[in-house]
Amino acid sequence: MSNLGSCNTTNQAVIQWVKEMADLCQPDRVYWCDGSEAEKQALTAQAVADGVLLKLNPEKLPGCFYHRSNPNDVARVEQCTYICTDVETDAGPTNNWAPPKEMKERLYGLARGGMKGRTLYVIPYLMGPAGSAMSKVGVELSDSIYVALNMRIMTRMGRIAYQQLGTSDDFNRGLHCMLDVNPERRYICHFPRENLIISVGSAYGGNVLLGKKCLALRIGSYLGRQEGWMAEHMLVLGVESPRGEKTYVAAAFPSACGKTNFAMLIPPERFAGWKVWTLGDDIAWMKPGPDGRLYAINPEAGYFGVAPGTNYKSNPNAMQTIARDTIYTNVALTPDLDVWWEGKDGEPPAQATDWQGRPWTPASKEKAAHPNSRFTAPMANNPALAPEVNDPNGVPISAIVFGGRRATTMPLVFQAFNWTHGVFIGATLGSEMTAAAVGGMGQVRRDPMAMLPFCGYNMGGYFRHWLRMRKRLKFPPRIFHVNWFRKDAEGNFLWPGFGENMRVLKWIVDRCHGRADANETPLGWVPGAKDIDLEGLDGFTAEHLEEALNIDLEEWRRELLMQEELFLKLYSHLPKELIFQRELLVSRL
Ligand code: OXD
Ligand code: MN
Repeated sequence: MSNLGSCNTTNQAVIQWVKEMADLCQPDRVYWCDGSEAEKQALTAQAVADGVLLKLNPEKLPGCFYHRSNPNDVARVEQCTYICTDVETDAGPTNNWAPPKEMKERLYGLARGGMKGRTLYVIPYLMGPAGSAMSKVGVELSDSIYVALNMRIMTRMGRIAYQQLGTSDDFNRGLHCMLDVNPERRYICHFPRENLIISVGSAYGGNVLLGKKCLALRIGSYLGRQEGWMAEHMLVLGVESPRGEKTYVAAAFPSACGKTNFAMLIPPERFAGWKVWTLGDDIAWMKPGPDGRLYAINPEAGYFGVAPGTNYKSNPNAMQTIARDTIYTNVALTPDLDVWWEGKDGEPPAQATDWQGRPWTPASKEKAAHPNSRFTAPMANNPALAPEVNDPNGVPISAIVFGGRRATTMPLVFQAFNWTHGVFIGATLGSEMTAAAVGGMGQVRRDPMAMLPFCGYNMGGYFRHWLRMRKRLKFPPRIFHVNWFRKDAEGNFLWPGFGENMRVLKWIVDRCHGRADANETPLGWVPGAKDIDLEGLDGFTAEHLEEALNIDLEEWRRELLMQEELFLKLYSHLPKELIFQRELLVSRL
């Protein structure tokens, strides 16, 4: 029988489960996290002593630490990610599936004795504001001190979770064993019916910070369908006008398509008096409110953002956010213990150590930072953090925006004709692949609602859930599609992006309030060149905007064929509404 150490909860279900898992994994010690400041200091000192973290230059980066992961373990691994439902069709053709009983036997077999010589950290955490009926409690048991410290940033971690839980046994159970970080026995498995996650063989964020992708999206989407709410891969922001009117927007982009940048947008000079507030940069939980509007909370408390490309031009608020109290993973290290990555401001350092610990200079052929290197930073550091982020009721969403990284085909912005059409636009979302997941970079892959890797059940059922939500909303959000990444024939971006996206956002907000014009096109409502404010955008003319908004019929013919592939794959569960929407689009085109 394991020594459970000094347990800090009276919740019997938690104690019982920790006991079972400790007996299985046989750690030398069990440490119960309480979320206190003293604990942060102690765990950080321990991680430094163990060589898991390196303290960065306190003058340049106060409270910041550096971590390198195993080079075989740098991104989410979709091929090792499973949804273990009783019947295979419940997981659907876009998820890996395994029978729950067999998978649990295999994973418990791997975990047996897997923590010998190590410490098991009991990490209680709350997803969402304290006291919110929309929030959920999880308890992650991990043998990684890096996970304990990251979960402390990414969630409301510690006693606050036990307070929300009370005596209930309704919490997500998450077991994480690093083992020997071997890709051959790496599994990230979800058991939605039991609200259970087991992750073995990895120590990379998205695979092991179980509150994030595993609970907040995969298990969350499954629970959302049962309980009448939505767990979405969406940022949430609030746009405040000079008159103090606040409009809340949720936006779904596939991984590494600039969600964090958009969530922290700083309006350009032309928009003096306008302000964008960040609610969340990655995940939204949304539920119909008593007034018939859709309300969103951000279940997270921190940002696990992609470092490369982050700089004072692309995202000044992120740069301020990550200037302190941040854990950097797989970026490059300079001789004076500062960090560097491709696309950071200023000249590259003359010398550095790359993400694998090898000497690096600007002449090196390989990248200094891994393309999926990350920062983990508390949202409280964000100068634009919306105070409403802790409101237990959440914020009412007026617009939902879908977007992808598309060099062609997709105009800068258009609006769906109605909710069902918007669901079709989200369902057919496509994007060029990035480094956030292991896979073929650059190819367009269909990523419905940016949820393809994160939906915890059959995608067809998920679309049906979206369609049904319409009936529960008196004032459904308007739905839009944006593409910041369209290129001209020479390969130059057609739209300046970053803070200038405010110009598009303003049109979206004005459409929601019935204040902006648009033209009816086969795709939806598209702004005319006069409808987007271009003042102060040097050298960018109405003709440039028209090119960015253009609908090319030849490109759309190809697009329709590509969309068809996804529909064929999902055919048996596809709601009829979406097939009709496709027919309507074809006939309009
Ligand atoms: C993320 C992702 O880390 O989507 O947010 O991959
Ligand atoms: Mn994400």
